[in-house]
Amino acid sequence: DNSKLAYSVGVTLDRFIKIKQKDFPFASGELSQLLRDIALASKIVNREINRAGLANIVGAFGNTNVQGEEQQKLDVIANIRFTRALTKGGEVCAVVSEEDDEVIDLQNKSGKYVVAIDPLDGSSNIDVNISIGTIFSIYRRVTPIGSPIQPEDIMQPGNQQVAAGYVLYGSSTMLVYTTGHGVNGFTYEPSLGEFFLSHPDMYAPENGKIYSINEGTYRHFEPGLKAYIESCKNKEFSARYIGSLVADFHRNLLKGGVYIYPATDKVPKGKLRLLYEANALAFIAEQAGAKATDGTQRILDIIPSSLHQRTPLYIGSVKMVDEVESLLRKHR
Ligand code: AHM
Ligand code: MG
Repeated sequence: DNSKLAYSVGVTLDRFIKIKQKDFPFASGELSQLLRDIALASKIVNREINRAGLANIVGAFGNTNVQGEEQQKLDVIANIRFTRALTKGGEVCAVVSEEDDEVIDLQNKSGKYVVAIDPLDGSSNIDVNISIGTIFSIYRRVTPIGSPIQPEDIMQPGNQQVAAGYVLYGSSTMLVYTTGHGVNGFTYEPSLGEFFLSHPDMYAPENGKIYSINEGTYRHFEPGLKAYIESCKNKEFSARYIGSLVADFHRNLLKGGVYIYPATDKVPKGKLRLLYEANALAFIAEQAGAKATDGTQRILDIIPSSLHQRTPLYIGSVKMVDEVESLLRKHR
């Protein structure tokens, strides 16, 4: 039986994707291949990240490669790696990336899918050896395959995602993804070069005791948010904020907690991007039994109006998101 096989010890990501593919006998397998392309690129990026602190040292010994790529910033390298993998794979027709102002039309005549990606999120943490991540969303294009990409292929609400995931480059590297049938997490074994299923059927606690927000901007919070933060303190919850969205989200998903990046008078739409940061994590959150809103509205129902648009984000354990939302309402 497929599901038993999937949860036995030592199942690689490739094998798992293959097992799941059998659940969709009429699917062409392109989405599976696309997920494998992303996983491969993430292994390459993982290798570059692990060497981040050595770049100058290695360079000093004359090991600069032909393209001089060590000299580039890691977020630029990650963007190149992922875009290249998606171009070569052939399943994707267009990419929206945090690193590019415009949509990249990959000119793949047979590409059915559109990918929105933040190739390396939290990149201010690279220099200080702290966890960073990759976030991706996959959509089916809505206009005919082979024709030029249209805005409606790109500007789809998050509820149209066919798959989404993140890679966390942490003390271990993990890949977590959903295709809308639950969430599964894989841990990278670097000496084998394989992701292994380590977190089958991830499910978020309904409630938690961790709140994650950049409290340095407290004075700019709206009254309802201030009230919520005060209630967290009264209950002596743990404040945890890495400043790497993927890492903060991942911890809260496993342990129970809420991550907040609010709108304030200084940043009226918050900081995070709807298309390649909020949507993917919102899809994963909901698939894991958690919740994601902009303080009022479900993230996945927001109709995007521009490529790099921002959204406030309240994401995590259902009860915590509900509570902060009700305080926002009460004080508005
Ligand atoms: P980035 O895409 O420029 O890396 O910014 C996104 C990051 C998130 O990972 C993190 O949660 C947030 O910015 C932290 O922002 P702040 O320093 O304002 O708290
Ligand atoms: Mg980012």
